[in-house]
Amino acid sequence: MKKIFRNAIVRRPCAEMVEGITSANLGKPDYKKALEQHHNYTRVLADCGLNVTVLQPDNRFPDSCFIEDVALCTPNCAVITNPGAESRNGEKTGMRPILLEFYKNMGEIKYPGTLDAGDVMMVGSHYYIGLSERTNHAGADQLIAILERYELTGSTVPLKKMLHLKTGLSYLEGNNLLVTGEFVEMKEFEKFNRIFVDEKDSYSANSLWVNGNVLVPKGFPETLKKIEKAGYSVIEVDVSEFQKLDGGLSCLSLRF
Ligand code: CIR
Repeated sequence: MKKIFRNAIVRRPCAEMVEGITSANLGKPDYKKALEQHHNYTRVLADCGLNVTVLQPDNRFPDSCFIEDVALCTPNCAVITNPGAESRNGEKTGMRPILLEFYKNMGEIKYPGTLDAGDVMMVGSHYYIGLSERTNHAGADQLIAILERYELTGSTVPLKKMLHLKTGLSYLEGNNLLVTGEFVEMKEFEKFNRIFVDEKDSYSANSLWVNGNVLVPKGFPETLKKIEKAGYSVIEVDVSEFQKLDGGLSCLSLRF
């Protein structure tokens, strides 16, 4: 399978993560366990062939380990987002010099636009952008304009319930798409080979394709089997402490 990603950036969780935003009723994360899980996640990305840049914890922002939301890294440009949750907005500061190590072409989402990159799903050179409580029309329009400047395209998908677009959808390359919840009925995604994830397992709809492997959160054997059946080698990764903060596998890294 084609190697698309060469690099990843992760940010170690800070002890303040226990105060992160959540809608899950799973209790507070255990920080020590979260650190171990994060180490393991980082190792798995490295095992998949990625050069992983590990950023230090940023204790000003409890949710800062969910680094996916603060930038979109495409093959042609990087975009610093404007995260829609007030307590997370400052996470974007400091990203520019880090991304400039890898990119010449940079864009930025600005107010009144807000956008979390957890709402952005790459399918080849096209980017689906969820309109959510975090990502508004202005943010999506700005992103589409930036993408078009660098020969990429974007389109919007309205969200009703999910936190982010990739909370319920994951593109696994090869036209295969993991789908759950409100996205099951959407005409827009009918052209894909859809792999349906049961509502009770919806957390595992956020699985992560990395250069032919698919990382699946631990504890969802049915989803795991479906992905295996589609021809992927799967790697189970325990991210239970991040699930307690509504964070999934994709949220914990930028991959490019
Ligand atoms: C938040 O609510 O922003 C964090 N607790 C979880 C962010 C998850 N990120 C993602 O889905 N891309």
